[in-house]
Amino acid sequence: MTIPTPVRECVSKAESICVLTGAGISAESGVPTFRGKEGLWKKFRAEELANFDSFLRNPELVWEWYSYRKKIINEVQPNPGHIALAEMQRLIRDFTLVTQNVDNLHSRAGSRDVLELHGNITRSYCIRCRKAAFEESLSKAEKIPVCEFCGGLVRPDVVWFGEYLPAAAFEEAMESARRCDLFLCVGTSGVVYPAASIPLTAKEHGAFVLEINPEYTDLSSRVSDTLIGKAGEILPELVRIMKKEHNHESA
Ligand code: BJW
Ligand code: ZN
Repeated sequence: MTIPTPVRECVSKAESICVLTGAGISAESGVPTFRGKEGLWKKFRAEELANFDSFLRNPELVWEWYSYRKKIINEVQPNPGHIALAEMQRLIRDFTLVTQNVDNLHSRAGSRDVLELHGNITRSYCIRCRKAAFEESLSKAEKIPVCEFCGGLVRPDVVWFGEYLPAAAFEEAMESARRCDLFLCVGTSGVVYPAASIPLTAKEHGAFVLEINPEYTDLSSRVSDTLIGKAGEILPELVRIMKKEHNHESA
């Protein structure tokens, strides 16, 4: 992929970078996205399953969805997009990685201090006593895991619709968005708030906001530029540009 010259210049000069990722970055690893045809699981939309009322009404169904996704996530590997972001962090002193994903693939690719806005599917907790539930007790469960301490229902440690995002992670993400000179918005449809407001904040504060997605999104008309293509192809190219600049500087 040829990167347009203004983008190339911005990428090579960037000193402070903030990245927001969504389900699209894990698509090339084989993890289904939420929206679009392939985002449907048994004809349910994420909006119908990812909320507390649905969980109370039908915990079996919601757990079936999470067990299916956990199985996929355990079987896949980070892809060149995840790996490029871990490499970018090693090149740029002020670098923040914010993800909406719960799949842990950024950490597995070697990224550090990942700000997880929507939780992490590898953790679970009891809705009654709030104690963490361990993987071992989950795998022993018939269909719905229950708390080994109090017998309450166990739920995945993720953020559902109508629930607050972890305040410290969200605030740190917003601070980084206000401070950065380059913001990368990778593989997200930009329809879920407040995560989708982070690139908009970066733009308001003067950053060059670059979207990377095979399709135009709800955010496209509001960012500085969109590179139409796959994260696993474009991000390694951006890292090559940054490395060139670093070698040039240290020569
Ligand atoms: C590729 C690719 C490749 C493919 N390379 N790209 C303000 C305005 C309007 C609404 C609201 C608002 N504030 C709050 C709301 C309500 C709600 C909301 O946003 N609703 C909208 C849907 C209308 N938000 C909330 O409820 C949030 N909480 C909140 O605001 O708290 C305050 C509050 C409290 C009490 C009452 C009211 C408010 C919480 C949102 C939680 C979202 N949770 C989920 C599930 C997490 C757990 C789980 O994983 O199961 O998070 S929903 C789901 O959507 C998941 C995702 O993180 C999130 C975003 O999806 P994402 O990542 O963008 O994926 P997709 O599938 O949509 O897009 C994939 C993209 O990849 C596509 O564009 C592809 O083209 C692209 N792609 N291949 C690059 N190779
Ligand atoms: Zn409990």
